[in-house]
Amino acid sequence: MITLGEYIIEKQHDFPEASGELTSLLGAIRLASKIVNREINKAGIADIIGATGVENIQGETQQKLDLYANDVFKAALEARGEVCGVASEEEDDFVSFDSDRGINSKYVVLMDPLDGSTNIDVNVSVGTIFSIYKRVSEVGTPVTIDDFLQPGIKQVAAGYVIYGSSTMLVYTTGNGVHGFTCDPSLGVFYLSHENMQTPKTGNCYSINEGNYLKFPLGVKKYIKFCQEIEPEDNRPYTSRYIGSLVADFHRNLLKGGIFIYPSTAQAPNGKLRLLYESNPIAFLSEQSGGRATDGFQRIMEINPTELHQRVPFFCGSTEMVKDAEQMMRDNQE
Ligand code: P6P
Repeated sequence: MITLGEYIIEKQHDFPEASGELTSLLGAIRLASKIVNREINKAGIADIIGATGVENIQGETQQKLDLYANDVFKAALEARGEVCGVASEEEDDFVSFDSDRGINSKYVVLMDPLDGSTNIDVNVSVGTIFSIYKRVSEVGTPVTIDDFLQPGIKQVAAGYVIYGSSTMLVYTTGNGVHGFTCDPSLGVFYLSHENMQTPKTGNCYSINEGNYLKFPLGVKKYIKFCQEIEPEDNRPYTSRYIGSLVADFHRNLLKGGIFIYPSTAQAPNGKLRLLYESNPIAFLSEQSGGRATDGFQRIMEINPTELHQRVPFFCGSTEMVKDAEQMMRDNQE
């Protein structure tokens, strides 16, 4: 039984130039996830569920736990001193850590501190998503927007915490995807899924079919393809949609499948945010043998222009994503 901390240190030796800062940064994320996990697990009894009555920049009502998780991760990252700034779904603009340690740090973190939080009140799995980059601005100066507007291929690490029937932390530093399960009696994450691999194909498609009438024609064609095709093994395709990105992705990572959040008439760029949802999930997908595009181009090659920009998202088993892309190409409107 190897712990997350032991594994990160062991793997740190894969990076000869590593000076332990990324190791320390991942440790801060580990600590914050345990604190958030504790609050989520008592959400039903503590006065911490439900909405705050405040809207974030996305125009979405912030849940009490959204803000709590945002504050916990910000505090843990600032206290650890390896990060010069953070961007978050719950913050209109990026947050600069201007202490001496902060401005002399090498990394920035982008995060969705509690994705899918409206599901908490009905006890459905939710998640934290994070993405880590080396800053591009000069060390010793305050962080700038350019440090955050980097393409996904520049990520040095990415991961998520899924607060589900068990709490898991899944991350990559570009050397495969590794999953750790928390033993609640000890509050320790233990390695449970080393080198996770997404099956090349699967029989699960995950999309909110309530928006069917507003989908691009290529997506409508792909959904019908899934409903009509008889795969070689004769297992019919099945539709699974949790409405919590981390939970839908995690299932497909383990079992195979495709997740699609496409553009719609109301949301021409889809709903998911490029920087702190699609890019980190895309990094994990590719590192586990999967594929992540916007239906046409690789997610991680998109050059960001805005902190909260949205992007259509097709992600999961390579063969299934390629099938969906083919239909998008063949049915461009
Ligand atoms: P819809 C949660 O709000 C979220 O950002 C993702 O976790 C999830 O995949 C998506 O939105 C669900 O959106 O429109 O289907 O409810």
